[in-house]
Amino acid sequence: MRKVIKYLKPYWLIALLCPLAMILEVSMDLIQPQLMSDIVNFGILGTAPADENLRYVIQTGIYMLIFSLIGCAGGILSAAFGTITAQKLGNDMRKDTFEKVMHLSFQQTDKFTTGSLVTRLTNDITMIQQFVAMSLRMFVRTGMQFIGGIACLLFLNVNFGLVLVISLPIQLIVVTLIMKRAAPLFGIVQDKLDKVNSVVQENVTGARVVKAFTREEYEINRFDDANTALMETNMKVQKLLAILNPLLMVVMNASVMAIILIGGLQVEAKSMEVGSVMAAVTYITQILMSVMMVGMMFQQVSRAMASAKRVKEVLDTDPVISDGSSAQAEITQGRVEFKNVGFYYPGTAGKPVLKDIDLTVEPGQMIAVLGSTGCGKTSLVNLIPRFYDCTQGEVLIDGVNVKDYELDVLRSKIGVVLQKSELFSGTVAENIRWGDNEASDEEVKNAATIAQADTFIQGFNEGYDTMISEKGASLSGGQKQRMSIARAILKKPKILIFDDSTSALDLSTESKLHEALRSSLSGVTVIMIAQRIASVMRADRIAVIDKGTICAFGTHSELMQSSEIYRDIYYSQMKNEGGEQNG
Ligand code: DCP
Ligand code: MG
Repeated sequence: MRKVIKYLKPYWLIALLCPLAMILEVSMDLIQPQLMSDIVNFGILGTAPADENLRYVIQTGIYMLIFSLIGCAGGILSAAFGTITAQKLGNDMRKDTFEKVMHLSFQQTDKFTTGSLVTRLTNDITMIQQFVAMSLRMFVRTGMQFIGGIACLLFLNVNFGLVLVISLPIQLIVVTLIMKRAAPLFGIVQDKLDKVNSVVQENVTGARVVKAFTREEYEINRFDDANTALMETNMKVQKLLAILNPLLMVVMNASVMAIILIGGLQVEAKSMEVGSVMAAVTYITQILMSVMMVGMMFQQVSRAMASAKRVKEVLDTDPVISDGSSAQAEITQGRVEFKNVGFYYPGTAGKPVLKDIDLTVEPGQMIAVLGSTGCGKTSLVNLIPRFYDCTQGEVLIDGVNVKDYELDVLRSKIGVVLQKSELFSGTVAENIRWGDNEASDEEVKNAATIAQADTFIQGFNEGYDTMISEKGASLSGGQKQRMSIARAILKKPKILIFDDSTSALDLSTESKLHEALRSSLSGVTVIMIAQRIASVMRADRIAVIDKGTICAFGTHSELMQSSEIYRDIYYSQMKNEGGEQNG
């Protein structure tokens, strides 16, 4: 809640105007029954001559109209101020939360899950917004209506206090009992909503796979389960709330009857006027209504609390991977060293994915990393731009531990082509410019040429201005890979990392790419993960990884002599290559 108040601060003036306008509205509401009572007591039942009575009724009626117009204006202003404050606050909060999400490291986004982050950014913040808008208006409204109502009622006749003494505690007990049971459910509702969002998220992004495996039925069921769970929790909450209002209404009606009874006796005894009894009925209704409102507010408060807690969790998450302390450290050469590096993923109980890695890549060298699937290749290269931090030993660039660089400095000098190419909706040129926003058309084209992408881009009707649909769905796998490569090259990095980024290219395109890299990017250190021997043969050195360790390191011919694993891979692939050519 303190967080919410912090967000309220910049808008305190508008926020303050909201309850002020509300005070105007409630005051007018409190005056009305008094005027009404006057009309009855003096205007209708009065002893003055008839035309004077009529004048009194009309005059007081006009006052009532004016007061109600003033009250109406107050209400409109109050609603407007409240809404403005809430919208601005929500906007700021969404912005901050989004920024935070952008800076979370891989393991933290994994922990929250995408679906939950989306719910927190949208639905949870909306809940907080609604709460702010409501509380700005309602706290004042209920408070004034409650206290003012009691004052007016007792002013009419102290005996009415008896009704209050009985009905108020009953109402309070009912509200507390029900709210106590409902409050914990609100957090659960949001969690269930997370689950629904997660299923939707996965299936919308993975729609193609779902169709390919005709898993629609299964996924629809999975969605149904999550959706039903959400509905059931919501039902529980609503059932509780459904009991609340009728119960309060019973108390209220009983109280009204008691007032009429007490009032009636007083009128009989000539110690009170009929109009005053009418006013008393209105006041008791207002008082008890305000207690009902408190019940509703509790509901909103506990709902908003649950949401605020979830948003706070994101806002309070400090990125585990943050800037190093060496502000002046620069990457000038691109020497990469792994010294006794070990690594396990967070939450895997220390089960090592990499162990005892010692590897030095000299500036300008092209090193290939080869190994069976799941042996830890991606994990190895992820340590260089600090997508994850190694858990043992150290990774050095130009002799400086990667943890000591500022993240921006480090990552700006490293071009990474991820195993799964991600493109964004936009034109071809825009996607390549991700590498460098300032790059000229010439530079974009040049990067694309090195990446062997220029030819197919020219083949598009609109060339570099062709729109790419979301996630690059309109491109082939190899085209996407080459776009991603162009993007990384445009960055003019000192170190280029290709994680299986040429797997979808045919061998001749791949070898053209290698040649272009060699001739145009001399001096850039290249680390290239691949599964095919043909892709790695031309590298300066090849590191063969097996079960998280480097089991062989050397040139192709050295490895053919010394490494049995390498030879095995070589012969098995050559056989297949041959087989394909024959077939
Ligand atoms: N792993 C994990 N948590 C992650 C990613 C991977 O526990 N977030 C595990 C799965 C593998 C091991 O780490 O057992 C190594 O994964 P890599 O992605 O490093 O494996 P490769 O890149 O070598 O495999 P591939 O060739 O299939 O890309
Ligand atoms: Mg991999």
